Amino acid sequence: MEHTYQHIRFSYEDGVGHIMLNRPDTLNSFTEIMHADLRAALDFLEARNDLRGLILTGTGRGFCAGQDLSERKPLPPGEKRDLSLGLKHHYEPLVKRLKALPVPVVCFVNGVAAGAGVSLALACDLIYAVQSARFVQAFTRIGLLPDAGATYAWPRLVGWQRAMGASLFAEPVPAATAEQWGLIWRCIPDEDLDATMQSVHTRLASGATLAYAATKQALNAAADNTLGEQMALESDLQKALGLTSDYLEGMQAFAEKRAPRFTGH
Ligand code: T3D
Repeated sequence: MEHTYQHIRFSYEDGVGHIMLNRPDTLNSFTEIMHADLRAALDFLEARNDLRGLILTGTGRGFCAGQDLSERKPLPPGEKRDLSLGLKHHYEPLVKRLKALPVPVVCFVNGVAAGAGVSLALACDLIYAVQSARFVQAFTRIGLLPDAGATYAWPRLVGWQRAMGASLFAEPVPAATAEQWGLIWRCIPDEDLDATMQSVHTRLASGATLAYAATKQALNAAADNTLGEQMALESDLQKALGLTSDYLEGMQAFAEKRAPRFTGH
């Protein structure tokens, strides 16, 4: 069914999807409509058999300021809001679907990320952020704890103390610090955003898609596996990759001293 996107922009070219969160006036905070848009975009991407990557970013001066707080206006006296419902229906499936997508999901944090906006970035496989961006674990400022996978990702990426410090006091972490800490892959000059995104698009569109998928699967599994389990997984995945056309092409290109032409098969 056709879906008209209202709170994101979505495009698909060369097997690479581009999602831009698009509510710049509220720093691209999440609404019910944005969640529906994201679901539709992921439905489209998951159904493709030529998918090679996904790029996620935001419009305007922010990446994403988390839940739109205007959708959380005080209820009439006596009524209570169950915040677990939004997490279960919207945020958890979103994080899980991005993690499960069998291609790299690359996030470009184009400005401030706060609350579940940080969690969204951390659900991606690789994060670039512009120098002017910052990461704010804003939750405790409004009496909540970090959610949408934030308490899983932060300590694993930056260690317990940094995760605790950033999360307890919601002090902004500048992009350059985020790179030093290992929260993100690269902090890039603001003016390089478009060019870097284009070069990542090209790499995703022309790279060894199945090898990327296997790499993503193995690195994600490492969070929970023993060394033995992990090496068994590597062996299974390598066996499968050894049977692909892309492996043959990679070997041939190496022998012929030319760039490989990977088809993703
Ligand atoms: O509720 C549930 O379902 C549970 C799940 C929760 C997940 C969550 O994400 S909870 C956390 C929600 N997010 C926040 O608490 C962050 C709120 N925003 C901020 O703290 C700041 O805006 C920022 C640190 C992100 C950026 O600060 P700054 O000074 O650069 O910008 P600003 O002036 O505060 O914001 C610009 C505009 O965006 C402003 O509107 P205005 O005054 O120009 O009309 C501001 O109200 C609006 N805005 C920013 N964040 C949100 C927002 N509007 C709605 N919801 C927001 N989250």
